[in-house]
Parts: sequence; structure tokens; C-alpha cells
Amino acid sequence: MDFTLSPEQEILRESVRSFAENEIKPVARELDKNEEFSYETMAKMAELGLFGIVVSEQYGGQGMDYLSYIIAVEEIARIDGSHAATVAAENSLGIGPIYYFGSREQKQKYLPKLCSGEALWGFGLTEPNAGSDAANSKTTAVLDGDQWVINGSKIFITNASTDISAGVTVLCRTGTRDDGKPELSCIIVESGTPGYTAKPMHDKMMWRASNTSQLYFEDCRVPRENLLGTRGHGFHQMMQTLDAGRLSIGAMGLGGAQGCLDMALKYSREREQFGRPISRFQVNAFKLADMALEIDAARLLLYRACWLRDNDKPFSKEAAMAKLYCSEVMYRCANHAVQLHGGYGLMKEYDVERFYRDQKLLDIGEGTSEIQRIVIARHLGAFDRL
Ligand code: COS
Repeated sequence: MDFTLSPEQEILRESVRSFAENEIKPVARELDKNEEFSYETMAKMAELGLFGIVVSEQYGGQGMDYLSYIIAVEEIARIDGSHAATVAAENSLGIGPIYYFGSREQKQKYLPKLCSGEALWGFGLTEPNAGSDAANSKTTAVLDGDQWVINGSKIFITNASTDISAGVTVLCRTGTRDDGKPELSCIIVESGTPGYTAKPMHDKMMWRASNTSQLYFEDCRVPRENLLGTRGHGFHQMMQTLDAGRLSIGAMGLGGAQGCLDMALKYSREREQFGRPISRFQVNAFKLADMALEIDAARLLLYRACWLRDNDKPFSKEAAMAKLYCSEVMYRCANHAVQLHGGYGLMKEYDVERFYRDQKLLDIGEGTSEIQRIVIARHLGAFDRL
């Protein structure tokens, strides 16, 4: 087995790492405090080519492999969860459905401005009463002549209500299947369409500098050709998008855990108690060793899942495993890192305090840890349908 990254992947890691340290780190704490989405760092991330990383150059993307994208998210998450969330949600959930399921016209129309970072796009799956039970979406779309008329609402949608949000892909009930289940289809809704409103959600515990939105559709009319791919394939499209998206949540866990270890190691080598650096106490050194061990295992699990995806092999189970494990590793690393900082770790002037809050989202977003266990257990054949 060859675990060596390609020269291009190494260069990408170095450039995103130095960008995150020089451009994101100095502003991250203040943006988090003010709950502010930064258009300035958004523009800089766009300039660095962090949007449309796996999209072919034909549509304005970077044409890189999935592992490269994951490395980029990992490096941003090592410094700040909010910025990593903006990048991950845009690449996987915003761009993904249009790139993989859209018509040539839809790709030509939307992808260039999404890949240049000029615009952002939302993934309209979750509803107030359809979280883990995502297929229970109640938003409806009814054909009226050449238009879909959409009614309903979505919640917790990343990147959908910034000044540069250009639209959202919405999962809607478009009828009833022959087997009696709802027919679910994805429909593109552009920002500014009458009847569509996107409002930012405030007072979040985590990812405070990323944009989270609530969406409302009231007799919102869009052209019939805004259907994404095949009618009735919406849920499959969303599930496939989430399989890939879960790798980027894994990358956020991995990068965040690495950031926690970096901060904990630095602090515990400088902080002296009882006349010596606290890293020299075995109880603390072992915490650092455990963090390093788990981060290494998480990285191997995640990169292996990316390798499967890059080589067109099934990766749904491995993505669920990577997402689950990386988020749990970050949880343990954030806990150790705050513990090693003692009282200072509880203060906002130390970044570990932010990492401790940000990690909680990873356990919940893009499928809770319980949902990942359901996906894994079903792949094992433990049970079939819920
Ligand atoms: N890729 C493609 N299709 C998939 C799929 C996948 N990974 N997983 C399921 N499907 C398909 C199934 O094949 C099935 O197709 P048919 O109805 O045509 O037979 C359909 O989707 C429904 O599958 P299933 O019956 O397994 O769905 P359930 O309602 O039981 O739900 C879980 C399955 C729980 C796994 C799913 O609802 C889920 O992932 N929930 C979490 C949602 C989530 O992550 N939300 C977070 C959003 S934050 S962006």
C-alpha cells in the first residue's frame, strides 16, 4: 500500500494551511463572537480556488480529485470550523447536486459562478419535522402548466441567505408513487423568485461565522425545466449527495481534532505547574499521545473512504464510518484540549473554547451519529428497512 500523497496534494495542503493561518486565524475569533459571515475571507477563499474543487474545468472548477478537496477542508477546519463549513457545504451540498444530476444547460447556467465563489447555493433537504427522517419532507411542488408551484419550508440550510446566495436545490413532494410512497423530486429555486424567502438563523452555539438559514416557499413559481434530473429521483439524489458530503464533515472532524492537538501540545509545553511544563506529567503526555493516535486512525479511515470514491468504488458505508469516527475523535480531542488548558480553556480568548463548541455540530449535521450507525448496520445486513 502506498500512503504517499501526490506532489499536487502536498502543494495544496501547504497553500491552504498557510492561507488558513495567515488569513482566517487572525479574524476567526472576532467573527465567531460577532456571529458574522465574512465576505472578505469568502472572496479570498474563492481567489485561492476553494470552490468547485472537484468540478471539471469545463464548468469553471479546479478538476481535482476528492481527496484533494478533503485535504483542503481538513486544513481550514484545523484553524476554524465556520470557514470550513462554508467551503464544505458549498462544494458538496451546493454544487454537488447540480454537477452530478443537473442538465447541461443547468450546469452551464449555475456552475461557473458557484465555482468562482461569486455565488453560494443551498441544499434544501431538512424541514422542521423532517430531520433524520428526511424522506418525510412535506414541502410540495405541483405542476401548473409550465411551472412548479412550491409550498413549504426548510430549516438549518447552510449558505442560503447571504448577500451572494444565488439559490437552493429543494426536495419536494411532487406526487405519489405506484407503491403508495411520496414521489420526491429536487427542484432548483433561484434567490429573488417571488414566494421564496430565505432568513438567516441567529444565536447558534457553533459555526457562528457561517450562514444558516430558514427557507419559506409560498406559492413560489419556477419554470418546469427547473426540475433537477429525473422526476421522482430526488431522495436518491439527496442521499448520494450526503454520502459524499459526509466525507467533508469527516474532514472537519479530522482537521478540528488536529487543531485541538496542535493547541494542546503548544500550551502544555509552555504552561508550567509544580516547577515544570505540564506536558511532562504522564497524565497529560498520555492525553496528547491518545489524541495523536486517534487522529492518525481517523485520517487513515477518511482517506481510505476518499480513495474508494476517487476510484469509483462503493463508499457509502465507509463514508458513514469516517464521518462518525472523525466527529467522535474531535469530540474527545476538544475535551482533552480544554482540560489541558485548565481555566484558560474556558475563556473565549483561547481558540480551544471555540473548537469545543464547534465540534458538537459534527455529531448532528449531515446525519447524526445515530444515523451513521444505522447506515453502517444496514450495510452489515443487521436489518433492512427502518
Ligand atoms: N444513495 C442512493 N439512494 C439511497 C441511499 C443512498 N445512500 N440511501 C437510501 N437510498 C434510497 C433507497 O434505495 C430507497 O429507494 P426506493 O424508495 O426507490 O426503494 C430510498 O432512498 C429510501 O431509502 P430508505 O427506505 O432506506 O430510507 P429511510 O427513510 O429508511 O431513511 C436514512 C434512510 C435514515 C439512512 C436516511 O433518511 C438518512 O440518511 N437520514 C438522515 C438525513 C440527513 O443526513 N440529514 C442531514 C441533512 S444536513 S445537510
